[in-house]
Amino acid sequence: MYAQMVDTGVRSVKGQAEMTTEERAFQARIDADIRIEPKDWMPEAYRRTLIRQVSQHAHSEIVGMLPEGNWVTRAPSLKRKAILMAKIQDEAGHGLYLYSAAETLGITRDQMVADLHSGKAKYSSIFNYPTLSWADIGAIGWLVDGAAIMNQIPLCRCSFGPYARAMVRICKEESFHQRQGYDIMLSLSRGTAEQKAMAQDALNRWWWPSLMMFGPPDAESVHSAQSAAWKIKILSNDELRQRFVDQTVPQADYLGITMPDPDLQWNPERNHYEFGAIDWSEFMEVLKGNGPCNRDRLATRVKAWDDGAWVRDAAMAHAAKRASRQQVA
Ligand code: FAQ
Repeated sequence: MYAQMVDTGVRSVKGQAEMTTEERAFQARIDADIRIEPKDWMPEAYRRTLIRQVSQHAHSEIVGMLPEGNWVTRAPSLKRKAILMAKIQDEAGHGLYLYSAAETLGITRDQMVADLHSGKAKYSSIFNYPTLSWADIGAIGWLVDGAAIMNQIPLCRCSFGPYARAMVRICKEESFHQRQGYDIMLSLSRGTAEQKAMAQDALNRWWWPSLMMFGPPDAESVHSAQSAAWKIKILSNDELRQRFVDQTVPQADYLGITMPDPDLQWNPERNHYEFGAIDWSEFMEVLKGNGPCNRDRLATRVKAWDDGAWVRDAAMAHAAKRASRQQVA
């Protein structure tokens, strides 16, 4: 897989002959599966790639709280509400571990937040879609967390130590999130005809955007070849997408709802489901800021940051007072 990605990548990878002595030694450590830690020497491009990916990942966790937050006050029971609140708080925790991992690469949290708020930094395309019914909370847990786990399990083995270690705990929590989403879908699909229709409608709207979460096709992925060579990416975008489809179709069958893809069919020769064409023009529009909720999501984040300024000021004043008391003692 690794060799295949290097061959097909849009951006070429530096060959051994073009590398400096330091770069060759670095690549040898990667090839020997030795983890890179923050104080180790690393090529500037490796550092930048990780800052880009880890900070985008952190932003996704934080912005990802918003579509679900929309349903906290309208969850159908106290139990569902408590579970949803716990899940959303977990996502905040994931964002914080990931911001901390990115900080070890020499970027400040303030800079990352500023890049998100100015629209310079990306976050996952999936969080620019609206949550129109309670079934959407089920679909997010089942499909979005399901896709996130598929992508993140290999990241537990990635070459950068702080990112790999953060992913271990995140993946454990994401599995609980996936189960809670599937449990909501199960209740709805075993419920009244109207509830089953809600579950079907949520699947219809979230299926294709979930497939887009894995990123562009390998042949068009700008960063894949170099990220594979550096073992930041262990499996390719298309390979992860295929695994997700293969895992999820039987789960939809068990729910008794139908994938919104007339071309979906099992191919016994490939031992995979074949699926229809993804509308990449929709993905590109969302990335450009033109998805159904892009502007709303960013405005909500900026407002939350501004409204929370007094909490940050109070915490800093408290910390400064404690430090000066400790100095006196
Ligand atoms: N959305 O060359 P590639 C979650 C961009 S966490 C937006 O293939 P790469 C938890 C990409 O950045 C979900 N942009 O890029 C949760 C690049 O643009 P750039 C987040 C995307 O980095 C659940 C350009 O396209 N997970 O859901 C997307 O090698 C429920 C070219 O693409 C992660 O971040 C996209 N979907 O591969 C929370 C996992 N795809 O930066 C709340 C870590 C691609 O040059 C509720 N990230 N782009 O301007 C990764 O594994 C990788 O970054 C990929 C993209 C696979 C996402």
